[in-house]
This record gives sequence, C-alpha cells and structure tokens, in this order.
Amino acid sequence: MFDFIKKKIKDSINVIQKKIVGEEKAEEAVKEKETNKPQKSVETHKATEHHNVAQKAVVVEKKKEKRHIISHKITESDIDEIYLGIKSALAENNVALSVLDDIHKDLKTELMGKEISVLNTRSEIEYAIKKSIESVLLSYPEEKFLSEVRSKKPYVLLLVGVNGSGKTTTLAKLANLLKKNGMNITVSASDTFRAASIEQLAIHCKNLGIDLVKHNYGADPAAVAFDAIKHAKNVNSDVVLIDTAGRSDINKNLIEELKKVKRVSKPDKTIFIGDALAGNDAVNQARIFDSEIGIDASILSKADVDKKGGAVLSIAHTTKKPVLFLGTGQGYDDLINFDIEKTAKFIMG
Ligand SMILES: Nc1nc2c(ncn2[C@@H]2O[C@H](COP(=O)(O)OP(=O)(O)OP(=O)(O)O)[C@@H](O)[C@H]2O)c(=O)[nH]1
Ligand SMILES: [Mg+2]
Repeated sequence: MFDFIKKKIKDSINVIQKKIVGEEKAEEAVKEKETNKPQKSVETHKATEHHNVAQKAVVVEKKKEKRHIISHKITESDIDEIYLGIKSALAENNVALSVLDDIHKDLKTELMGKEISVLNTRSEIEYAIKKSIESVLLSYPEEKFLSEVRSKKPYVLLLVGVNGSGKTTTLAKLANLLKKNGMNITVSASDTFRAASIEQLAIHCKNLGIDLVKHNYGADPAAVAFDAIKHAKNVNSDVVLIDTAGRSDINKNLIEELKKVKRVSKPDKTIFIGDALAGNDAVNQARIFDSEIGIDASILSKADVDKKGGAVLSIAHTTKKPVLFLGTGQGYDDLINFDIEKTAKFIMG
C-alpha cells in the first residue's frame, strides 16, 4: 500500500529541494566571487606551502559553516509548488478533495515564512507533510477497543457495508481476535438476503468454535439480531457480532433494513466495512452509511491488495470517525490495528 504515493511525494520534494538549494547556491556563488577577489591576491603574496594548506582548511571550514547558516524563507509559491506535486499523487490515489484541501492548509500553517536551513530542506518539508497526514487520520489503539468491548456485557457490534465489501470475513476476523482475548462470542446471521450467506457464516463459526444464531432466508434481519442478543444473555456471551446484508448500490430497502436492525439491537458500535480497493466509492459509501444509519468507526478490508491507500487516508477524515483495523488477507489473523504514526512514517519512507 501507498507505494505510488510514497514515490510521488519523494519526487516532488526532490524538485522543490533542488529549486531551493539551487537558488541558494547561485547566491552563494555570487557572494563568494565578490569576497574571494582581494583575498586571492593577498594569498599569492604570502606563499609558503604550509600556510596555503592551513588557509585551505579554514576556507573549507568556513564553507561548511556557511552551508549550515544559509537558509531559505519559504514563500507561498514554494508551498503551492510542494502542494501541486503531492496533490496529483494523492488525488490519483483516491485521496478525497477535502483531505487535499486540509493538507494544503496544514502545509501553509506549518511552513509559510519559515526560515529553513538549506541542509534541512528535505527533512523540514517531509516533517510538515507527515504531520499533516497524521492530522487527517484518526486511529484507535487495539487496547482501547478491547477494553471498550470488555466494559459491557454483551457488547454488541453491528457491521454494515455494501455487498462484497468484506463484512462477513471481517466479522470472522474480529471474532477470532476477541476470542483470543478470552471472550465468548455469539454471531447473528442477519444477512438473510444473499444466497449462501448463512452457510458462509456457519463455516466461519464452526472453524472458530463460536455460537451462531440464524433464521431462514428472507426472515427479518432485526428479528435474528434480537434473538442473538437474547441467546448471548442466556449463555453469558461477552460479545454479539451482527453480520448484515449489502446491496450492489445503497438503496432504500437496505437503509430501511439496517435502520431497523440498529433500532432493535441498539449496538454499542456500528462499524462500516469498506473495500480499500473501491477508493473514492468507499469514501462516498462511508459518508452515506454515516448520515443514514450512523457509524462509529470503519474497518477497511483488502488493504493487502490495495496499492494506492487513498481510501484509508480519506475515510477517517471524511467521516471524522476512526479507522479501527485494516484487513490484510483472507485468513482469520489478517487484521491489523491502524496506527497513524506508523502509517504516516511509512508513507514518508
Ligand atoms: N485479499 C483480501 N480479501 C478479502 C479481505 N476481506 C475480505 N476479502 C474477500 O472479499 C470477498 C468478499 O468478502 P465477504 O466477507 O464475503 O464480503 P461481504 O461484505 O460479506 O459480502 P456480501 O455478504 O455479499 O455482502 C471474499 O472473497 C473475501 O475472502 C481482505 O482483507 N483481503
Ligand atoms: Mg457477507
């Protein structure tokens, strides 16, 4: 993930660095030409070899010192140039426009008018971009998530998203994680819409050794969730995970169905499951699910096959809700906590 963004950011920093360093070098050359003229004639008069070596060493030292001192005041046009370079890289990789605007603003706040040493140009610009990327992301440490789940019994998690986004697979991964942390789990087969959805879920539950509450196809998904919560209370389950159906587009039926499931199950967390490969479509879906149903967090699946990474950057920013985990494969352990600092560091190489 992020490979392309990483390369483009590097390239655009190189361009601006060359520009800034180039300007300063040109100025330095002019200044040196002027100050060196009389000095040279004095030097030729005092011509012992020993003295020349010492003199050269002093000049080298002075030059080094000068390179440290020479600085460049970042102008608005520098920032626009830096931003234009990274903007195309981010936009091509599914980063939403609102995120780009914020990054532009952040760069202005961080860099405008700042005197930066020529030697530090690269690191200063990198730092500003990293800080901005960190500020547009919201993450949620795994420990915080686990302790929230432990705080109530049964803790109800509702998973929503369009069809094929990875809801059922992610549910199985979450069940695996929670089980590994000592919790008992009941699953609600509230996708009564898609053919074979109940069998798919039943296989996961059997593999993981957890309870599944199911009705027939076509049954009311909210009624299944209601029964699952009742079952969880009876058998003393710590968590109820509710799987739901998707549709190829977010139609009225789906929204009404999910609203009812939410009303009946009163989940402690409603999690939007987005397909990282869907890019900006996933960002728009997250926005709609949030406004229609209300979400508390997101999980992005298929991060292992997403080379771009823009959806990950945009979803948290657009919904103002944290990204809890990234799905990184089809196995039960392929779920990683989304860490802002690591991600921003990784993007900056
Ligand atoms: N590579 C990869 N594949 C994934 C990941 N998560 C899910 N998948 C695959 O994506 C496909 C769809 O996943 P499901 O979990 O069935 O998606 P869903 O949202 O439940 O789909 P519907 O029930 O049809 O709405 C399956 O083939 C999964 O194996 C992931 O993190 N990485
Ligand atoms: Mg499913």
